[in-house]
Amino acid sequence: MKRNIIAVAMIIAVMGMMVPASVFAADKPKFAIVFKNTGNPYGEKQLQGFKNGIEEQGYEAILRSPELPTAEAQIQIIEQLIAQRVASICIVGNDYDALQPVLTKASKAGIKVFSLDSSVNPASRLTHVNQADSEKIGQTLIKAAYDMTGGKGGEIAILSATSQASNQNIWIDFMKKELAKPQYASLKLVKIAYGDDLRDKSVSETEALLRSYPNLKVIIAPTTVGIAAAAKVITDKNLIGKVLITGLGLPSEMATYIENGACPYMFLWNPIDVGYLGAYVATALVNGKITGAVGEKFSAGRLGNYTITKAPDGGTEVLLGPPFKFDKSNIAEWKNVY
Ligand code: RAM
Repeated sequence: MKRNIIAVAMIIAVMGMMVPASVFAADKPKFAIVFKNTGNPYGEKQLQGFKNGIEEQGYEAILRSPELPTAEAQIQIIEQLIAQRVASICIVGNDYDALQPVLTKASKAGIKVFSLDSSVNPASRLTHVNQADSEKIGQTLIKAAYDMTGGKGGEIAILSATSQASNQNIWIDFMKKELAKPQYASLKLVKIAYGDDLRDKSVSETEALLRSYPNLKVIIAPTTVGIAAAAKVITDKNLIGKVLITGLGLPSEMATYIENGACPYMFLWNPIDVGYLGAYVATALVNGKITGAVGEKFSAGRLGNYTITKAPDGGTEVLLGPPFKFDKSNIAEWKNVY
């Protein structure tokens, strides 16, 4: 009897050793990221950075984007990720508040939830990966617009993404605060238009701005989709020099328009690094190294060490670093990088 038990135990042990690795792959934690919508090269680079950061740590990344940049579409994806029992969800929010019920459901299921690029409210997230200081972005863009008027002032407009995108709205709020300062009294913000991070809508919104405001001097587009569309319209309509474009743009998409003068200069951070930093926040949360509280420290692979700080909205955040300025002097060297 005893011998039989030992024999069975040995067979089970040998079978265990023979079980293919793929059977265990189901247990490998999956780290998900949900971007705003498909068809945005900036988003693709952010997803790529996340994937690189997750895979170099030996885990599996799930990259998702809805077709349209709406909260409803993201809610559907998050429901699927909850059912898939992912370890964490990194959300690039299409809405600050509307995702709260589904993200709370995810947290209750044991999933570590945090936002990146475009935040969700503090009650919906453990922390937020912020690409750059939001107030400085607002201040820098208003100064750029003012300087592009040659210090004379005049009419300016903002071409944003969707009206619900929290990153856009935070930057726009800081731009409005900056505009209220006496040194910018001569600048008049005539309109905030929404191109929804869709190329065609951004083009038609730019055309509408030009029709409605013939004295427009500068368009600030704090979205990579919007700025490229606006610069193309200015170029196609031979308006270079009459209306100038600035904002946040991808060097690869904007090189032509920086070189032709439609956009004298613009700003951005490295979107690959934003996603990569997100990957390390995800694993640090899942592995219990951080909880998302102020003062916690973690290391983010090739980017080095980070500390969680207080965010302006009362939640916490991890700040990637200062943005870069791109102009004629350096665009050639960056256009092939991102
Ligand atoms: C667009 C998106 C993104 C934003 C960049 C600057 O691609 O709206 O969220 O961070 O622009």
